[in-house]
Amino acid sequence: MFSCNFEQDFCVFSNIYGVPLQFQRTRAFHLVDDYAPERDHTLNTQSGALIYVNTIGSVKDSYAQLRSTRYMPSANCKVRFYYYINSATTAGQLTVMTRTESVGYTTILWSSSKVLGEHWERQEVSLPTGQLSEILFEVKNLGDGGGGGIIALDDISFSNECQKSDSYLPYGTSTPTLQPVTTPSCGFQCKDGSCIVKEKVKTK
Ligand SMILES: [Ca+2]
Repeated sequence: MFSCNFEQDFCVFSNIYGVPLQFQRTRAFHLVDDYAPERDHTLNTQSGALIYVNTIGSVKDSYAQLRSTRYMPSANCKVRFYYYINSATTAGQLTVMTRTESVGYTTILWSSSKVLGEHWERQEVSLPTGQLSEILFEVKNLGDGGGGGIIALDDISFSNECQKSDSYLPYGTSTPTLQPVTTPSCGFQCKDGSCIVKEKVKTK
C-alpha cells in the first residue's frame, strides 16, 4: 500500500502545471477563508496539513489537476481518500479519473460537486485493472452562478492490489485531454445538486 497524509509533502502526487489552478499544500490554521476546513483529516488538528484548491475568483472551467505516481493495478485495486467541499453556493466539481497514456484520454470514475459544509467525507473508488496507470484528481470551477469555495483532499491511499511503479506511461497517440476535460454527463441530478454519473445509475 502507498499513501499520503500530506503532513510533509505531496508524496507520490504532483500538480500538473500550465493549467489555471493548482492544488496548494498547507496547514489548516493558515486557511482563513470562511469555507476552509478548520482541521485536517489525518490529525484532526488545526496544525494538520492538507491540500486544497480555492475556486473563489476563478473563471468558469478553470481547473487544477493532481496526478499520482504510476501503478500497476491488479484485481481489487482501489484508491481511498477524504474530501471536503465547502461553499455558500457551489465550490466546483471534484473528479477522479485514470489514464494509461501520458497525455491520452482519461476515464472518469467518480465525481461530486455536493457541498458538504465543515466535514470530511470518505470515498473509495475501484480502479480499472490490467494496465500501468495513473490517477488524476481534478477540481473544476463549473461557473454555474456560485461564488466558488474550497475543495480539499487528505489521506489518499492505494490498496495492496495497486503496485507502485517507476515506469513511465507511453506517450498518447490519442487527442490530449489536458485541455477542457469534459464534465461527466449527469445521469441523475439529486435535489441537493449532487450528481450521479451516468454509469452509476441503475436502469430497469
Ligand atoms: Ca493530513
